[in-house]
Amino acid sequence: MSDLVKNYVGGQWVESRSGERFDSLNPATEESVATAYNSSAEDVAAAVEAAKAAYDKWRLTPAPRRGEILFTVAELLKQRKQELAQLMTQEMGKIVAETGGDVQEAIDMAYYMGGEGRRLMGYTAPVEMPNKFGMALRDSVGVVGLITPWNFPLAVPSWKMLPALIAGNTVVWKPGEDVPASSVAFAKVFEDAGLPPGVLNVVTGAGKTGEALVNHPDVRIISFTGSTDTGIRVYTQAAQLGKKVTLEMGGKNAIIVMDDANFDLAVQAITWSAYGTTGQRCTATSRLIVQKGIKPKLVEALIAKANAIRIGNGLDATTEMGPLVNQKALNKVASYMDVAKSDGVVIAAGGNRPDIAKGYFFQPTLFDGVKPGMRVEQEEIFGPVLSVIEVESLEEAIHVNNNTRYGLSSSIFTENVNAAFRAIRDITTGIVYINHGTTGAEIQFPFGGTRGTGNGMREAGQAGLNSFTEWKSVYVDYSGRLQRAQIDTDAILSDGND
Ligand code: UN1
Repeated sequence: MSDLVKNYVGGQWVESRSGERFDSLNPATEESVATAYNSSAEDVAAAVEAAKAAYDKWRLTPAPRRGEILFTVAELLKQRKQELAQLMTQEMGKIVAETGGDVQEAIDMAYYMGGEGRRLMGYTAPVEMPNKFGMALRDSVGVVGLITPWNFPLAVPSWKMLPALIAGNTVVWKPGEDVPASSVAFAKVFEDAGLPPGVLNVVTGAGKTGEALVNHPDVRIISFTGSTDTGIRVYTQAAQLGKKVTLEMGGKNAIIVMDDANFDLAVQAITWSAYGTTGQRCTATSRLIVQKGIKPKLVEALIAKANAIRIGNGLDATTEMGPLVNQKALNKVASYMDVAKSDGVVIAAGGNRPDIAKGYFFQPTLFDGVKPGMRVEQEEIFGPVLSVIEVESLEEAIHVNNNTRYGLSSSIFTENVNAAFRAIRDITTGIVYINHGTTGAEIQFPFGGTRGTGNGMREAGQAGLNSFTEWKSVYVDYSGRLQRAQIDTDAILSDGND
């Protein structure tokens, strides 16, 4: 019998009113790791009530004190890093070195946002009238709804939860349905750190649970990371209720390699960014845009690298690449082999399931001879699949790079400083790397993308606070008389001022 994961509502670990349950399977063994509730709209409503009840006290708690709780969260995460990493690997498959990195991102974000407890900067600016003062303050909003994916069970929720909490909001969180046990283990850290009851609430579940959160009238903000189709549905429904929405959706990220690149560095970076996390990062490299001269040698080296990757259970320290998250993901990735073949693409490495009896494993795969516009070049496969596209020039490379529905991350390998700066100027994705793969974004900088990747909002860094705060503009007139700005400014200014 696997453990039953309960919901966390109003500081209590509670059963779902729906009673419906589902199993969270280990993708490497297909065994059950935990059983969780498929929570109903009623469960969501109870969590929203708890968040509303906790809001006034939390918003009036001085922000430096809120920050101290986040620092304690960081300390506890450090202590529990190994156990959390192991649990995540069991639930979603990526190797322990990567799940450890996932916890580390949450630790980094907890320290960063904890520090915001003593900043949360607003600003003042000069005003048009004498004896008057103006300032802009960041204000909390109320109850925020978070919907997060399974691929970064701690990191991605931390990007949402921690800025939301430090800004004085209370939270209802619907975690990815493949990772309920990891998610409640994360929530337990907040409970143990002394976060007051009702400030953070967790309801596990699938689509209908998320939908209830999006449609609840008292949830003023929805922050979503996940697939493009679901994200657009969330956006549409939330728009009808006039909610603020932050979306982070797909990617079709490319590394550009110029003839003058540092060859060995490029090979290592491409291998890691394409096949790390089994290609299941929204920032993963799924396209290699390579200049003609270096291409044959580079493709040869990448085939050798792909074929040498050790596939297996992520808990085994010698494993380099774990399984895909579930059967559905495996079916999707496998289906793209036929799409590639029917477009005349050459499967130069991988293309099959490895010879492992259980688990949702797929080989690191390299598609050669891909042309811009082909389905495998445009659609997010979300697996260990890299498409190679040959180009003649930097201009062509940048054009191909920019020409997808997504706009998350891009990279260029070149030793030419002019080419690097032109790429920085002309690449239109939200994140750009020079001589580094497309993954590895740090939490102190804005994270997010252009075009179909998002809706113009960003997570992390200072920009991440914008999702969870309202600006309040404050004018203080200490002249003791009516000063009508925008009407009689000239009269008042010529009237002397004391
Ligand atoms: C994601 O895949 O949703 O830059 C996030 C990176 C990580 C975060 C990825 N820091 O790849």
